[in-house]
Amino acid sequence: MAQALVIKITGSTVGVLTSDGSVVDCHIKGNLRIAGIRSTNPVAVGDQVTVETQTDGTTWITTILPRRNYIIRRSTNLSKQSHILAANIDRLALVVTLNHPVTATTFIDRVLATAEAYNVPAMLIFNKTDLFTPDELQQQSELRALYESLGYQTVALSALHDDIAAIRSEFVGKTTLLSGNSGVGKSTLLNALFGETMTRTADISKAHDMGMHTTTFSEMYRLPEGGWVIDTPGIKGFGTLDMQKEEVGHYFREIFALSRQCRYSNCLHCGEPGCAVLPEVGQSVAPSRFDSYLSILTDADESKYR
Ligand SMILES: Nc1nc2c(ncn2[C@@H]2O[C@H](COP(=O)(O)OP(=O)(O)OP(=O)(O)O)[C@@H](O)[C@H]2O)c(=O)[nH]1
Ligand SMILES: [Mg+2]
Ligand SMILES: [Zn+2]
Repeated sequence: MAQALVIKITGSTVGVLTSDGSVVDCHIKGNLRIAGIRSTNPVAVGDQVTVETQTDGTTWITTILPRRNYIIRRSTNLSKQSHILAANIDRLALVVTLNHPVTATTFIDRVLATAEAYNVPAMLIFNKTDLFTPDELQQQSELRALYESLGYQTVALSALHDDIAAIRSEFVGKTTLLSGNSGVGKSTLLNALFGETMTRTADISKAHDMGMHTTTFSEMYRLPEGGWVIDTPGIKGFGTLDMQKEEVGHYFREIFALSRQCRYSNCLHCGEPGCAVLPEVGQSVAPSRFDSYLSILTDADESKYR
């Protein structure tokens, strides 16, 4: 029995890096589940596992070691199935595009709220800046300013055309999960970081405003200077998981800060008397953020009936 790191998940097998530096394809024992997590994938990229090779030469993952953290989403809001994007990560870098394709602010906020809930630091990478009109660049600046004001680090770049050496240091020595909608340029950024083609990106000639789900499995890549970058398949919706209604506001930093002054400690900021949050919507709370907050509240409502 040996300890190994899960670096690649395909449909049927899991690639692990063993302590001697070799990559071995493993099978997963059917009963391998972590108690309390119902997910479509019992094992995630970034997991530390123990493996055992049998006499027939096949290697099996026998246990998953305790996770430091993980990021999990429901595939759709009403789905009971959930999916662990990655485990034991230092940071989530959400790749977003103002346009081509449009990343919805509700999507951004749902991911950020989940990162808050699971204690994973998050940053936003605004990609494809080369494609934007002055108006779009202005909108992008405003959006960046919004998230910066909330304490989230943001960068704007063109993964395809910029020399991204400047942001390389952000990734050294850390395990970073790249996530985002399909087509925003996660794999392009990864290839740019490594200075060579590590993974497939969508064909430029076929590029259009919809992602083509080019990356179909998750894989983590080691930077020569140390650190790991995880490329993941693009995701559409981001269903949040197991949030109590009263809890949702805790994961929106500005709402949480104001809510201490609400009259009721369980205020949902939906018209209760003495609410300190609602009057600030359109003032210190961006309407887009409050919309995202409400969208998660509505989900929490639905989950009661599931
Ligand atoms: N103009 C421009 N195109 C880009 C940029 N980054 C990525 N693209 C293009 O956008 C398309 C999608 O890029 P990918 O890297 O495959 O996107 P992805 O996020 O990995 O998508 P999935 O694997 O489907 O989740 C490709 O045609 C890229 O060449 C950029 O900064 N500028
Ligand atoms: Mg990709
Ligand atoms: Zn309130």
